[in-house]
Amino acid sequence: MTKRHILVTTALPYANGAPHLGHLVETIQSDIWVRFQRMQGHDCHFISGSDAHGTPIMIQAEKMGMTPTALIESIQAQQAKDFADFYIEFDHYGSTHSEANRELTAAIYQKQQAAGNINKRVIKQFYDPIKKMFLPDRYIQGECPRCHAKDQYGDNCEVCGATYSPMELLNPYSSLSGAEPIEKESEHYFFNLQAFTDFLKTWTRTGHLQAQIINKLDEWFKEGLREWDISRDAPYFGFLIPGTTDKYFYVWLDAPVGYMSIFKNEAFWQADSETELYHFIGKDIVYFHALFWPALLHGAGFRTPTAIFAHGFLTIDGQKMSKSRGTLIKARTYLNHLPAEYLRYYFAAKLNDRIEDLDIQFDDFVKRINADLVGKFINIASRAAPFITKLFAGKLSSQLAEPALYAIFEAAGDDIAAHWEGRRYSQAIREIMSLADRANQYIDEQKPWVLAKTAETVPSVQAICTVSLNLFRLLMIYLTPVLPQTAKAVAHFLNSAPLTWQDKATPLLDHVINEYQPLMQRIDLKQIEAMKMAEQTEKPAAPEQSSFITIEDFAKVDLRIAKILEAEQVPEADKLLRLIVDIGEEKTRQIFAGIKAAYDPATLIGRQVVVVANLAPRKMRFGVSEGMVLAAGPGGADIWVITPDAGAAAGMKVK
Ligand code: 2FM
Ligand code: ZN
Repeated sequence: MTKRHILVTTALPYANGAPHLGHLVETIQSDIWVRFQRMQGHDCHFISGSDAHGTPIMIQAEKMGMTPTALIESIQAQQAKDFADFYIEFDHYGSTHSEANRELTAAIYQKQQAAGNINKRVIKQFYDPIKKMFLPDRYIQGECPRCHAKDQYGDNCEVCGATYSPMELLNPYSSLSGAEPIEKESEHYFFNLQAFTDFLKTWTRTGHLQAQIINKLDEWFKEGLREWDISRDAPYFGFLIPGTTDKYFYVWLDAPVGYMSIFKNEAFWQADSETELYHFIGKDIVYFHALFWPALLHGAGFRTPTAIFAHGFLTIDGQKMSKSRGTLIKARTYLNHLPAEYLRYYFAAKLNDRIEDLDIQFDDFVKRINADLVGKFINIASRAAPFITKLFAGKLSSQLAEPALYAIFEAAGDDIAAHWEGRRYSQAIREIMSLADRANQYIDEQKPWVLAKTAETVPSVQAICTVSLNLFRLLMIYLTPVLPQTAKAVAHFLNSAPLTWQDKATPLLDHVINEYQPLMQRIDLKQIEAMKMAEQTEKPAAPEQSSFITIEDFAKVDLRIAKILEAEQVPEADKLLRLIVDIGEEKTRQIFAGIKAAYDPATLIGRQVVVVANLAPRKMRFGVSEGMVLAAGPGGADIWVITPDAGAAAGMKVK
């Protein structure tokens, strides 16, 4: 076998949130593949890191009152820890916000520039005059141009499903400040992707992509590739474009370059490199990885990926994960309630090499873990081991009593290896579990518990349990990429070195094993309930929603100057005065105001105040209150009504 030199990456998660189960579909899938390659004796590097730049991270840091650098560092540490606790074995978990990445991004850009692939042009975009920044589409809200639903986002209406450009929204406003965005011009930098059309047509059709992706790309080629806007205006958290003072690289330019800067190994990135490069990604970022990224690499004289492995999205009990619906489960919350390997196993049992969404059904999850892992797999060891310990001082026989059965299990290893290699994980698991059934059936037939009762048949118990434990050992080898922690515990139990794939050829005989300790526990639906509950009751670390009200919200408030005509005590109320105010147009209102401790009613008569004229009337014990008088202060006696300057007259609207 020739030793392969492989680099595997997962997509770099944005540094503005803790990992959730959706991220784990990808990291677990890639970790299984990496561990399998390493077990084959290949040299397999595995890296990831935080994608640190962009407007959402800048805004998030601002909301949390921290610098973007402090935010991305703390999230990077959390991501690294959470993944490590799921036994994801990265060689390095880096960040795109590094000097090395800045230099490499600039170098790639400059090569493209020298080749004439960068153009500049002025474009018009929405600009928030209060925040003084250009607004990415996601920060623009407004009324749907089709159904007039309010508060819809920049590109599609959640009510009627219409899609549009943010410029088409009616009464648009910035979700950051509430301001009405203005259109403003600015010079942008574009990468001329069209120049790579021929290269990409060939590259995408020569074995680097899954069939479904190739079909999607054909559609894009038919529409014609378009230039890619790679610059963003200040303020922006990212890298300055060389030669400018206020233009930054769009986060998606320096993000994939992060793969290179995090894995600093030049031999891997040279155009003629014989090493292999694989990117595991979600289906939503295929465009970046199958078009922009190979074009950037190729144009800058680097190698291109060997393959891109795209997967679908995670759904939970059939629903898209959503924070607001309470179906989003963070990696850490899961770990607080359930073993990491159970999720690894469940995902493996459902993953394949196609781009399909993966659903966790928690009922099914519980059943599957209990039936497969505990009931079938671990059961083989827990049935056989105690006899070896009690009756034979831990010693296995020196001969294998069922060489034919062992040979079947051993031969299956090649098939299973091909499934791991081809990312047909669910098929690998299916084969392994059917072998586990077979091993249990063997024990059922041989009935060692009966044979152990009679002196003459006791020796055959050693033979049967030696066969059983050797079958178990093969299954453990095949499951090691999925269950690395259990594999360690099993190596200890078998009193052997860490299991390698080659070990399947040599059964463990004439060997003393350690006493069996329970390797896995059954789980209960209650643990799932507790996990879901913990996620729902947890307070969000930072408000996701803007705490601003929009200009539209504010415009709903009808504020007027009012003149106090009457003021008197309300004996039954501790805090209230009853006021009659003139709000103009010869209208008067009765308002109960909580200013009793601060004012002698007599001093209020004739004064002007500001009232909310369109507050819904509220029935109180002493009458109906038809508005609210604005007052400010900590409360009690320290509260002051807001009084307009001379010249204001009752009925004037507050502008
Ligand atoms: O979609 C995302 O979550 C991006 N942060 C992935 C970046 S992958 C690579 F390009 F860095
Ligand atoms: Zn609509």
